[in-house]
Amino acid sequence: MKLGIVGLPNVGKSTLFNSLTKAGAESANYPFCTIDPNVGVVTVPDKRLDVLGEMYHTKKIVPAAIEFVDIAGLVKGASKGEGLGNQFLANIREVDAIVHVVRCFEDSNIVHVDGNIDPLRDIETINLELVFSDLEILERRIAKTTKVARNDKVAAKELELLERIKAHLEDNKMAKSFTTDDEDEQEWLGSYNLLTAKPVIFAANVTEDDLADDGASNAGVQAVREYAAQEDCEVFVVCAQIEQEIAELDDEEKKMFLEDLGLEESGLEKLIKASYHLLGLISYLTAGEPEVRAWTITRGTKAPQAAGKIHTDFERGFIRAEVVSYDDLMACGTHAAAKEKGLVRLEGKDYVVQDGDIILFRFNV
Ligand SMILES: Nc1nc2c(ncn2[C@@H]2O[C@H](COP(=O)(O)OP(=O)(O)O)[C@@H](O)[C@H]2O)c(=O)[nH]1
Ligand SMILES: [Mg+2]
Repeated sequence: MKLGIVGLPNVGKSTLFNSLTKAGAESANYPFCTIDPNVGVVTVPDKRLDVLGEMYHTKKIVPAAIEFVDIAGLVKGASKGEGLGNQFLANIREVDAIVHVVRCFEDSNIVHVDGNIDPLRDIETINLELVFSDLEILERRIAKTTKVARNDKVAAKELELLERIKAHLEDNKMAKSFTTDDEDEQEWLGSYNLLTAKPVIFAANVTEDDLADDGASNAGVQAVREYAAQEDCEVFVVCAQIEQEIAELDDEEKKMFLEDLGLEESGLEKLIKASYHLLGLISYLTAGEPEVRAWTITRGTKAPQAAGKIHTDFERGFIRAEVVSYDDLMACGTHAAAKEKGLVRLEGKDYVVQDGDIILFRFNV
């Protein structure tokens, strides 16, 4: 599961990426500086793991992880090949979801490709390139399908769908908001892998001063919020520059630094968690003395498949799962107490695993 960091040049994408991955690589102050996409593995913050770690006196904690890709800045005309645009658009096609970084900070030392700060215009510039790129894909598909559709009912049905999506995009809407109840249509729609069908989070990059009130007094952030609300997307306010500094600190220093800023959690942590959620991912947990660990599954996964994440034998020889929710365990204090109260359940192969379930699998191979 991968998220692509997308946006215009010089909006803070690489700064954000570097703080995400603590790579600390240098970012340069000119467009097109990131030619190859950089991929980084990012751990998902989860306080439950630390609590369980203490409870079980474990030393080893393994958090969940997702991948972020730093995609080079798109510019106007990217879909026509401008600034290696086609290559960058192809990079976006490979990710599962998008973090769209929008510049909401003023800094006369840092060039804006369009001269001034205007977050809404920037979002529209990027979205237009994504829409153009999708339209090109649809047009190619329409050309192909038209030939077959003359004497093929199925192709005719697909052609009709293609024309409808095309009209939707030409209306300047994202494929994300195109819905259909027809199962064939849903499957076709998925097979086109449209850029504008991918889920999006907006990261509003602000100056340090705007952090305290979460960007409320920044007109640009407000504009992004209004836009995102229409599109049913979340917005996170971050200061990429500060995040990069925070990423260099150890845990204790970090806590103090955040307290000084009046924050409980860094914007980055919120962003990572929201990204995980956006991908439809949840964590179940295993806990014991040797290890406390979060395992990533897609929401809706049943117990045997969840067990298969640990080992294929666990799935093949699945007997049952011994499950207690994190909250129940915390309320009882110990696993034994939870068991006494009947809160440790025995679940079978049809059980849908929930976020925060602490599980012990019983299996036989
Ligand atoms: N003032 C300020 N500068 C930033 C911030 N985030 C990034 N920058 C600077 O903006 C320039 C471009 O950032 P970079 O991350 O390379 O942008 P990218 O082209 O979107 O990858 C760099 O000089 C960064 O140090 C921020 O939050 N505030
Ligand atoms: Mg960059």
